Amino acid sequence: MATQDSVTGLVEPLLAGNRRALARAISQVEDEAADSHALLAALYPHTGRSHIVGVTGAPGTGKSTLVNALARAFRGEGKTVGIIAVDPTSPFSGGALLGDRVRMRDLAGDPGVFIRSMATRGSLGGLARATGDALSVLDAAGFDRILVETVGVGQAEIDIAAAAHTTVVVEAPGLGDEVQAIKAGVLEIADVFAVNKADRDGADHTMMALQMMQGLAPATQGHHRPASGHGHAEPGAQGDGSWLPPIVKTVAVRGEGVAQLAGWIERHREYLAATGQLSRREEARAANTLDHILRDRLLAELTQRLPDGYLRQVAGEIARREHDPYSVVDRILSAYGCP
Ligand SMILES: Nc1nc2c(ncn2[C@@H]2O[C@H](COP(=O)(O)OP(=O)(O)OP(=O)(O)O)[C@@H](O)[C@H]2O)c(=O)[nH]1
Ligand SMILES: [Mg+2]
Repeated sequence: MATQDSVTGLVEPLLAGNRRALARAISQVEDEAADSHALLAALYPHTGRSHIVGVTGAPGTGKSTLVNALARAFRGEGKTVGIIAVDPTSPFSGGALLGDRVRMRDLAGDPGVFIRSMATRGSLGGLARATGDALSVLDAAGFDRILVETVGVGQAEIDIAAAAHTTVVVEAPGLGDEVQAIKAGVLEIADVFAVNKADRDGADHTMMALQMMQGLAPATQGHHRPASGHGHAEPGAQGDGSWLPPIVKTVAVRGEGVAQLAGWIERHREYLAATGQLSRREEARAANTLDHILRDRLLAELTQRLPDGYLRQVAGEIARREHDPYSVVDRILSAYGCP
């Protein structure tokens, strides 16, 4: 069968470290090409070994520069590194974006590094799906660490952060209102904070703003928040089994603080493994993926069975208040859905 051949034709070289096969496999899953599900099925048994690090933060905080520097730090320890730059604002994909290409030129010739950009083609949900599948491909290809750069902290970024084992939130001074910059939602997803551009005025202010927010924020699942005024808890693994996210100052352009940041990522990884949270995160990830695939598939199957224009017609009826949406869904399911 042609399908089988094109899948096995990619799987073996990919597992053997062939970069062209890797690039093609990522394109296939990104495009959801005809063979992509068979490809992912063949690769899946080889996944589950990479440590996935999400790097997120506001535009221009220095995420790409930091990812570049982190990759060099990991390479210095002999680890291989995959990099995915997710850009929800760009319609371009495949290969690195121009700016990143310039910054990452020093990594480009290194066979232990693979860089790829992903962009939206249609929905943000589709981007999260494509990114998750690209992660599986890089994981199967055997990269020790995978760094995923995402901009901002919208729902898509939170979805992508949910796919990471360790999430680094990058802040930088001079973004105006600190509280505005340190958006709600960030405290919940951050495992490590990087205050980048520490060579600029205001870095200490950003550090303090973060420390204060850590002290003031209510305790959240898995994260330890010392009550304000209770002195300084040491960051990292706590006696009660929780994790207090460390705050690391970095100057990504000069590589300063990057070794410390890489060290905290490794410590977080060890913490996840030692506390059993790694397998819990893996299960949560699997449940999330399953949920998405099931939804997409069920909706697609059902839509296929409906007569042409049916959904638009009933939407009109709902809009004219002839029916309510719940009754319409009941009717659709009993007529076209499961018995
Ligand atoms: N002064 C200073 N500039 C930095 C530092 N890190 C990065 N920059 C500069 O900040 C600018 C933005 O850096 P990027 O790495 O592109 O930031 P980014 O967060 O990836 O940007 P987007 O992907 O566009 O959101 C570049 O001009 C960098 O050279 C730093 O530590 N100090
Ligand atoms: Mg960037």
